[in-house]
Amino acid sequence: MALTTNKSVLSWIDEKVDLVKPSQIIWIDGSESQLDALRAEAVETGEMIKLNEELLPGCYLHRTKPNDVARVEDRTLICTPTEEEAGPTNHWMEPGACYKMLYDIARDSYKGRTMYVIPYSMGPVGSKFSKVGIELTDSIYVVLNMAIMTRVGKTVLDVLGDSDDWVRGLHCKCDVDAEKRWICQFPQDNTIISVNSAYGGNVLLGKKCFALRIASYQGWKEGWQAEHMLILCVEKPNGEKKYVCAAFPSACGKTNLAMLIPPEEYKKKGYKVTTVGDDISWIRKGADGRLYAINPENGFFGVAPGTNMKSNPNALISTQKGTIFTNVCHNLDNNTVWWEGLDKNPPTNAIDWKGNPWNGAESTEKGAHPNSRFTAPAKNCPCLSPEFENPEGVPISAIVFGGRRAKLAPLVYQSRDWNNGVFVGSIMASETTAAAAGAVGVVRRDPMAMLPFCGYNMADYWQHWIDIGAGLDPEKAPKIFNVNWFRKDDEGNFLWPGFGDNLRVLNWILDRCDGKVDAKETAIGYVPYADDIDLTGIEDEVSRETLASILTVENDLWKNEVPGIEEFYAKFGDKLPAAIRAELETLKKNLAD
Ligand code: GTP
Ligand code: SPV
Ligand code: MN
Repeated sequence: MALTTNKSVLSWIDEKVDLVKPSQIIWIDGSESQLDALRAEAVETGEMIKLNEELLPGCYLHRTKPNDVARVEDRTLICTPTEEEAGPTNHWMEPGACYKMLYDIARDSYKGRTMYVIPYSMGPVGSKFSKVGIELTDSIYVVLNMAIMTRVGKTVLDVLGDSDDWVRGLHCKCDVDAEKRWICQFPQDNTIISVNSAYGGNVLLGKKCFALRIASYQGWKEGWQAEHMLILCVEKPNGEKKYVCAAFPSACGKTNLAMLIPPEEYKKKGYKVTTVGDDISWIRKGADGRLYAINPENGFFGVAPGTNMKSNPNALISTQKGTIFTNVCHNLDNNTVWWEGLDKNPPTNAIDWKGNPWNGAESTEKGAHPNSRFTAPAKNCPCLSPEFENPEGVPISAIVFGGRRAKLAPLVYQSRDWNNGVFVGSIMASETTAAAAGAVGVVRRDPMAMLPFCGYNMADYWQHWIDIGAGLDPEKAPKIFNVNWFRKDDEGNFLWPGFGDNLRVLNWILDRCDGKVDAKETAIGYVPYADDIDLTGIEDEVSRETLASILTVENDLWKNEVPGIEEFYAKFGDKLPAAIRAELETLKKNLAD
């Protein structure tokens, strides 16, 4: 039975039913009883494996096809009427041609299958930040993941009422044929169509497809921003709470930073870090003139490998109940899960992510896929911020950009002002990771960590950033920084311990926001004096000299960076905002001095 009388919803669903021809339609009402029945069904068909109820209550394991384990950027399309609107960094197809291609693939693809109708809210139901979406899918795995990652159910439709302001999403698993896999966004139509995949970011349409690609376009039109950013709160010993948004490319440390555990000495002093979000921020100006952010998601779709009780206990604890694991290793001895970097005892009687028998004591292959993931409810997180559900969002003091660069980018630097900060974001570059199909470890430009997620021309997006800044009182605007936790020595060892110790850098950032600490001006911006980053407790790991070396801005190396930036900017032709061009000219001049 339909859960709404909204005509725009019902007629759109009718059209799609005619196209894909399901044998039945089930509306997801958000009730635990309905979800439980779906879990049982997925276990019965083998789509999910129920894990040890004592050790991992309510947890399940799912394996995707080995050809379907990450986002596929070359098959992700932005279908705006003209190619220029999508811009040179997106793959584009003319909407009419794309709809035809997709409908030909989707036609009759639900035959003998059930259509699940998932009404969901990105953001707390009813918040002024929030937006409604409806995803049609033929996958129970998608339903159960969406029920963790978003707010799902009838209340969402009640809030929507008769409005036609909602995002249409059609997912067809089809045959999971990699040659016919397409993830398509139609920003002008508020529509997403995804075919031939069943992996995370390709099919949980509320996440990257809506909350970043479609929402970035909506934000451009409506005067707000959708960003690939975590939101964390640093609580100082005096009780003051400061919120930070940080954008790092996929698998570059957002979840880890968002949930960081303060080093011992900081804990003793009374520092606390809480998490508002780990992947996506929706940001808008509040009545007091400051920028406020919400996390539109309701769960964490986190990278499993490397997550352990030392690196990220909060994430690990979040996965101990009500969690779906995807493409990790299955330990048959106790019916639990394992991944590289969980502990030093790989199971010997196990099934690897591909579904083959695996012995961790002997195998040279990985037990879990490098992009294996957990889908955990936000409410499980021990350090979840009390502001997580706040419909007004949280006020942002600092925006931090960052990437994975073995050389060049210093541990941290501060931009000179907002526009310079936008420039810093625009020239971000990072080594690629397993979160997307393709080569790993190749440095590429990834402005604001939005390269795969910006739903319109990146030059217009930069201009939007500049316009947002122009509308802010500089005293109230967040300060903008860049960090790099990933500097390596010539042997390939990380020079900075990272993880919890990143609070030492966050503390410098917040002191800069409060005007409490001096900094050294360089060609690229302000860097800390090495004495101003607290190393108490890690002096054995990082010497003052090492710290100084990763804070040094080497003009000669930066000069080598300029041609790459020029080449990247050239793709945008006349659309490159003049303010950005001017920032590059300033950098060149600073480097020449
Ligand atoms: P997405 O979910 O893909 O957007 O990734 P993310 O940005 O949330 O990355 P995540 O926090 O899951 O970290 C990805 C990888 O980076 C993991 O293997 C971590 O162990 C590693 N990592 C995270 N923080 C640090 C750090 O401070 N230093 C080092 N060396 N590695 C880190
Ligand atoms: C990312 O790749 O940035 C992710 C995972 O957060 S996915 O949902 O697959 O996009
Ligand atoms: Mn992400």
